[in-house]
Amino acid sequence: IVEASIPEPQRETWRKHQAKPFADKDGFQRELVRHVETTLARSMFNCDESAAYSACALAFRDRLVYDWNRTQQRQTLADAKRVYYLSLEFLMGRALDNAMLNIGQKDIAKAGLAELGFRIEDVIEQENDAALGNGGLGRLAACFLDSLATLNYPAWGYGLRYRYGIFKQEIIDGYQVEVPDYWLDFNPWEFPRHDVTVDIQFYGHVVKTTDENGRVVHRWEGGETVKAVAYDVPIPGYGTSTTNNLRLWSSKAASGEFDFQKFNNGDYESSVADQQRAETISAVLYPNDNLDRGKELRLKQQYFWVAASLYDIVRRFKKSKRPWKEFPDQVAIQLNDTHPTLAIVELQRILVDIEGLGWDEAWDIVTRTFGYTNHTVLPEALEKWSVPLVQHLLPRHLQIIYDINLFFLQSVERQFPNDRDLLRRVSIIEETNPKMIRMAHLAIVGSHKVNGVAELHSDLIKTTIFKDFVDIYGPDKFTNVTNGITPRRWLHQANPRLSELIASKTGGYGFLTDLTQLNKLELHVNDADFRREWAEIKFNNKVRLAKYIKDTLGIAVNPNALFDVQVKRIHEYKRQQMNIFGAIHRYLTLKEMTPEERAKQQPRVSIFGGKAAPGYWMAKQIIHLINAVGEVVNNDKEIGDLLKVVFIPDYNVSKAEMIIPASDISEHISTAGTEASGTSNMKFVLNGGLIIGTCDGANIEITREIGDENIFLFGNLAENVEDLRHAHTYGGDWTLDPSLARVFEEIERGTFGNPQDFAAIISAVRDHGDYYLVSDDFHSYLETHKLVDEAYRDKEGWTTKSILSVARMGFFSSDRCINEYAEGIWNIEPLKGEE
Ligand code: IMP
Ligand code: B1N
Repeated sequence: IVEASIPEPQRETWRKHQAKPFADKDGFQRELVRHVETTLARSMFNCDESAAYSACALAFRDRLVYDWNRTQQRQTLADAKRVYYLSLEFLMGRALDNAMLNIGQKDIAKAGLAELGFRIEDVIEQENDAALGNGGLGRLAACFLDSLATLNYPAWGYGLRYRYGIFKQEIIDGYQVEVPDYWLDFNPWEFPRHDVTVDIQFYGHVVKTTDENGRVVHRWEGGETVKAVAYDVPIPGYGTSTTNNLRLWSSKAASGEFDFQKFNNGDYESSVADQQRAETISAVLYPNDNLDRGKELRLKQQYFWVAASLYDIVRRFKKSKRPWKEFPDQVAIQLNDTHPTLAIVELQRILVDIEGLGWDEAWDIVTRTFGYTNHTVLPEALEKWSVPLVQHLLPRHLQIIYDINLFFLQSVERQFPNDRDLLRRVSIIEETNPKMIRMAHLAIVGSHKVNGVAELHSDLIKTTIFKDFVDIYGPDKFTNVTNGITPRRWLHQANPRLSELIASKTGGYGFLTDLTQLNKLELHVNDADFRREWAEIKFNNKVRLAKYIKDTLGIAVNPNALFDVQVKRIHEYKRQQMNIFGAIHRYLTLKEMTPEERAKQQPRVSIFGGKAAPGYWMAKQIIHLINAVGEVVNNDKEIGDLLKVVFIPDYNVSKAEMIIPASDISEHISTAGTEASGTSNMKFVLNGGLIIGTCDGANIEITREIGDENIFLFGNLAENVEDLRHAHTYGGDWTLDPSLARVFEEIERGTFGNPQDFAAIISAVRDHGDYYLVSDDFHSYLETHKLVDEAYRDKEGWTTKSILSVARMGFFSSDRCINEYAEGIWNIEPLKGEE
């Protein structure tokens, strides 16, 4: 393919020296040593684990680049339709292990490193996580990239190259302390493209004139310019040479140099300040999950990223010299939540103001191009931007938004005459003071498909927040694509022994690309050797986690105890507070027992992990309470192994890969109707852990797939939440659950330290309407935990549940999910190279 573009006389020389990827251990070692000695300028005498990681990563990077170049050439030549996945977050985690496994050369690396004196596990551990995301939404984007490449879809991710990813969490005296995550010191997985830059404009004003044909034109003038520089990250598919591209934009001052005017005037400091102000745009990931703060810098990030990406996409389209109306046949753009919604406005601006298309023709192209995924119904997470802010930062875009809204409302008015209230409800502009732009409404109006991320969630958005839009557009515009996870990272990489055991029973590793093949495990559920190995793998994973807890926190936990895990962002709707109240209840119950009774109880380790947004005060209080309870319980000699409460600091993707395979039961206990999907629930079950959960998000579909005898469901249903909330506030007869009252009493007696510290957590439930229904669900939560204890005592029964659950998890592969998007929303086809 390369050759066509090279003049005949030079081809032979190029071909003779073409890069060839290494193919065996010897080749790998040669590359590794070469990188140690040349790229890193070190010798074999001072090659430590960190240098071994660097050289190993560089060797594999070269390997990736080879496939990556060929994939990009192939896609360009075929001129196939591509999908562009726009996400402000890509929570990639580590790349080396993933690259080795996807290429299929981890064994070579393992043997090669061993002969050079290194354990591959230690080398892998050297890598910093690429933590450009908060939680589920960002990790979903990362799983999607893995599936897109594995399934050979022509796809690009577009995001921001934050200098600081999600903060690192330290726990000091039981409190969360945030530490900046400066992760770019050494990052071999990105390629700066200093030749791929886009100038991005902010502020200024709009000039309205007419062109030579008397047509009205708008010119956006003045303001300031910032430069976007592309950094490319190769995304290898599993078992295929397809290696796609993730393009992350970094901001720089537009001139690249100092402002010489200022410099010459002796204003050196201020010219440096200008430079730094430009770089601020991509400096830091906003650490909020499911929360919209409306900060100006965040809006700048969004426009900067969206404008650079669209410029790039349009430039690529123009190379094909096709007419504009074919744009949607070549380009699908998926909006990962409303964060990139300005892309709709920006494309309309490019088509109308710059390319000179008529409004209607342009708008038709725009709406056929975009799809919008909603990830939340929480009102505090629905994005709104104030009109004065957008007016100031993006004056032309505000005009276009008003025009989009005008044409939209006019058509609604024609469809539903004289329904002023409907117009008010669906308007893109909320008539508050100041006026606000409802980004979800803009995203719906500008897209051809809108999807939720699990069945319940997709139903909820159709009947609540987007109900009016279903009336306007009909039900077909709204669809469901239940989330999924990549089995490569979340089974094969995180749990290699389980993956190997499954392969030995299902006829090889085919399940990694066709997860439904897991159902072959059902045939072996009664095979005694298999069952023993299955249980042994779980136990070993628990031993590894126990060792980690001992080494890092000094807490000794017994791997024979039931490991009960809740790791996810700390949020009131996810109800970590209910979990810790439950642990306190368990502690009090144990304390009241005689030693004989106590000896009959099932030992437990309650494991927590997760970050609180730095400004989310209540979430931070919850972290403090968990740690305070641990401090007391873990040092109570009378309790010993019967209960331990552990908070693992700095939960991230790499820690998830260690914690998830070690779980017996995990908690997915959000108030019904609040967790759009959840994805860690899928990861836990895929690794042979059971779930205690509410009827919420993907828990419902997991239950349908694995059978309700294999999951511990409890609590009120989504359909009753509204009435219960109403009763809390207006009904006279609401009473606090008595067990919960007992827990509150103990906290208030000072058993876990100064009760003042925890007063807010208690009063949210007892005095302020218990919005998240902790009291309503508490009784059924405790009862269900009793069932868990009982079930766990039956070791054989538990193992059966575990095996059957894994066997039935095929549906939750992100491959299935991506195929649904490809067929139902993007209309794209795979493009495979000769392997
Ligand atoms: P869920 O919210 O429990 O469904 O988890 C979402 C996924 O995000 C997890 O399975 C992890 O892969 C990833 N993740 C990484 N760091 C965090 C974090 O700090 N909070 C929540 N999720 C995280
Ligand atoms: O997206 C995940 C779902 O599995 C989770 O249930 C859902 O909570 C999560 C604003 C969000 N929804 N909304 C966000 C993140 C950052 C931000 O600034 C909102 N995250 C979710 C994947 O579908």
